[in-house]
Amino acid sequence: MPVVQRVPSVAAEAGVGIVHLGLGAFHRAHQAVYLQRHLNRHGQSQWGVCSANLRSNRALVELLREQQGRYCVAEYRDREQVTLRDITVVREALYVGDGGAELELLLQHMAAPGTRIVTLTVTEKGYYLSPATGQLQVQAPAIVHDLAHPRTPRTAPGIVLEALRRRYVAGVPPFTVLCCDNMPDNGQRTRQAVTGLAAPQDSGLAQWIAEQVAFPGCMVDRIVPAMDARAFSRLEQQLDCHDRAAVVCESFSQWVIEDHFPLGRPDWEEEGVQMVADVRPFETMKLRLLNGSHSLLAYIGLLAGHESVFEAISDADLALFIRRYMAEEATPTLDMPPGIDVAGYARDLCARFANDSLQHRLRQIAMDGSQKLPQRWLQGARQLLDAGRSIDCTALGVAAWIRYCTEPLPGREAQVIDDPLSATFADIAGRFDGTLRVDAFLDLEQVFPAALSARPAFRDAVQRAYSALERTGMGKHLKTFAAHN
Ligand code: CS2
Repeated sequence: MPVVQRVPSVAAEAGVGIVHLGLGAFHRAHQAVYLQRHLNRHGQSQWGVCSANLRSNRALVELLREQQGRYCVAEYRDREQVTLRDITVVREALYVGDGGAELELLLQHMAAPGTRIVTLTVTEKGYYLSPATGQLQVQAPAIVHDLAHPRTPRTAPGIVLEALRRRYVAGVPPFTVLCCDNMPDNGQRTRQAVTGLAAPQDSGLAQWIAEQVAFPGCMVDRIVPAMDARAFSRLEQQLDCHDRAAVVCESFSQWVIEDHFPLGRPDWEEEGVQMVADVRPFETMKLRLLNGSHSLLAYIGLLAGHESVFEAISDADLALFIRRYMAEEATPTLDMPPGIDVAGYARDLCARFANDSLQHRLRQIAMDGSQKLPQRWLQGARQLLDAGRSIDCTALGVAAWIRYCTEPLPGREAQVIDDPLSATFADIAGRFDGTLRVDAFLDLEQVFPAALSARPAFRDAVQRAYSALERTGMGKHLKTFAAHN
């Protein structure tokens, strides 16, 4: 049984100063914890949160309402040590997927002068930007809807835009928009999504947004596996915690934010947040080292028969492969400010992946590959090729992703591919095999920018890796890979 340290919430009042879109596990275990610590320290705060789910999980919203927004976060350092926190900073929970009164309420909260920050965790696909180019996908049905019905939006950028419009019309200064999703230049990308929607509708509003609205970038980091029956029963048995809204996560947490909040912000530094002028180097480091390795572990690990990150990193050949990717294909692409110990960061990551108290399923990470690969692997691969370096690890990752998206895992039934492009993948798989299948994938412009897919060195490396996988299977291929390096 682990030793449990309990951190109760203090009796405290928090007014709503932040509206959040995307009430998932990550938000509850990351941003909400920083705000809770701030509230516990000061005993009162203007930075309570109204948090909304846009499309999924109405049941969680209802549960949180029954619990007056209260829930627990269990932070596992390892099997032996857990911190259990009470969270009370979520003052209101909304589900706006059905539109109507709750959407209106959310928009009213966002338009209220007391709301000074709007934060988002809606996952990469929630911005409707092309993963390869960052352009708004104006043909996407949800965006077509928001362009036609801007007052009753469905997408996150549409909701942010309508709330900003209300403030613009009422002469209320705009809130700051803080994107907390794992995208490169996430502040700029969010700005692009919102202004991409605004421009065709109202040029005055679009200009006001361009001139007045701050979209600072930030890097968020905490491993928060999706909750499942096993996680809930462990909480009940080990911690006597019977909260169905609880979240389990690692004890590590990091947040680096660009300091640009015209209407003010919490004293986040007190809670260990790093406030910086330029977040991009931190973001790139995290995307390529942590998330890049995660995606490799997911596709390669699943093909090698593993289920969780812990299992995958416990496979000696795969661990060696990941260390090689970090040292030879991720680290050389980074340009960090002085004083950042990248090798130490990479070592710590391997230890975090090996945290056996988290059941982090590889299938969770494997979701939405089309949205994740460009920033995790492909931008770095271009730099590596420019520098005349090898991209063998990345190429094996791309080959494994293609196989995962088109073939059942060894010894299994065909799996459901959770990705906005899943229909396209199925179509390619039905029409092509082998080399032609790989070519069809590499020609997907939404994923592979032409500047990369046009390079023979890139295509050849992926083709070689794919045919090696077809010939030998992943487990054996990893062994050969490890033996030759
Ligand atoms: C993961 C991330 O699911 C995924 O794609 O790589 O959610 C990862 O756990 C977080 O970014 C860690 O901060």
